[in-house]
Formats: sequence, C-alpha cells, structure tokens
Amino acid sequence: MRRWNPYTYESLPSTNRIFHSTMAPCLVVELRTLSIGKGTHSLSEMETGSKIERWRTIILLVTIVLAAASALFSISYLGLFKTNQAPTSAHFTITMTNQGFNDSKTHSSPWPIMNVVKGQSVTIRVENNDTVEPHGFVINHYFDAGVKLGPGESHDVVFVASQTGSILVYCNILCSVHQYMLNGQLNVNP
Ligand SMILES: [Cu+2]
Repeated sequence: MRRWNPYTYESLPSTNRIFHSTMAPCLVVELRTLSIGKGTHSLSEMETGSKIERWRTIILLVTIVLAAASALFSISYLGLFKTNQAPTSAHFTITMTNQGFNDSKTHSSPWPIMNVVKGQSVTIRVENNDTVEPHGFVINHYFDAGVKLGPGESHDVVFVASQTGSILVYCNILCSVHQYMLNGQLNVNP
C-alpha cells in the first residue's frame, strides 16, 4: 500500500495517476488501490468524490443560512420596510413678551416658524409673559377669530392641519412690539 502525496504526484508512474485534485491536501485521502484498470474507479476516488460533494453541500447550506440571517437582520434591525409615518400630533409653545413672539425682535422674519404635516393634530400653547401689555394671536385659516391675552394669560389653540401651505401667524392688537409680531409662519407640509 502506498500513501498518496500530492506533492510528489508528478514523480508517480503514469499508470498510478488515477486521481488529480486541486482540493486542499486535507481532502485527499489515502489511495488504497493504485493498480486500476481503465474505466473503473478506485474506492478512495469514490470516497474523495463523495466527501467533496458533502463539503459542497455543507458550504452551500451555510451560505444560504448566512444570507437568510443577514436579510432578516436588515429587515428587522434597519427597518427597511417601515413606512415613514409622521407622528399624529404636533405641539408648540409661543411666548409673548416685549421682545415679540419667542423673541422675534432678535430674529429675522419669518419667526417663529412651526412645521407640521398635513393631517396632524396641532396644539399651540400661547402664553403672554409680558408684564405690561396684552397681545393677540391669529393663524390665518386655522384660527381666524384669534385670541387676546392680557399679561400672565395663556390659551391653547388646537386644530387639525387639514390643508397644506405656508400660513401667516400674527398679532392683531396694536402693541409696542407689534412690527415684530406680524410674520410668524405655520408650514403645513404634505
Ligand atoms: Cu401686537
């Protein structure tokens, strides 16, 4: 009995070149039969073949399992198929002082800017923190009646943003900082 050595393959007599494999030497098994007639297969050749087939199957299954696992990970963890739904409500606070709406005197117009999404339920808490003057608060279309708040008073304006558009928010009472309270903006985005 001779032991198969892939590194001395070329040195074997041509009649013994029964099997040639490019697989790693660990997969090459001992050749039990070296003298084989044409058209027949040695036991070791068949064993090697079946081992290769087995390894191929194992590698294929492992690949499939890894691919499926990574796909599931992507779907669940990264949220690939989640729809980007906006929250159903939006909340804001507008503070009135002698600096305007949320210090609008020190900001360029428009100010303040409120961004919502069409369909959202919007709550705007309006607080008059001015110690001297009353101020007004109007939102075109959504709160046309408006509200007048004396010093220390507050009011919640609640509505559903049913129409898209860029809407003016302003004070409707002549006050000392009136010019800074005429360009608030409510953006209702699609
Ligand atoms: Cu005013």
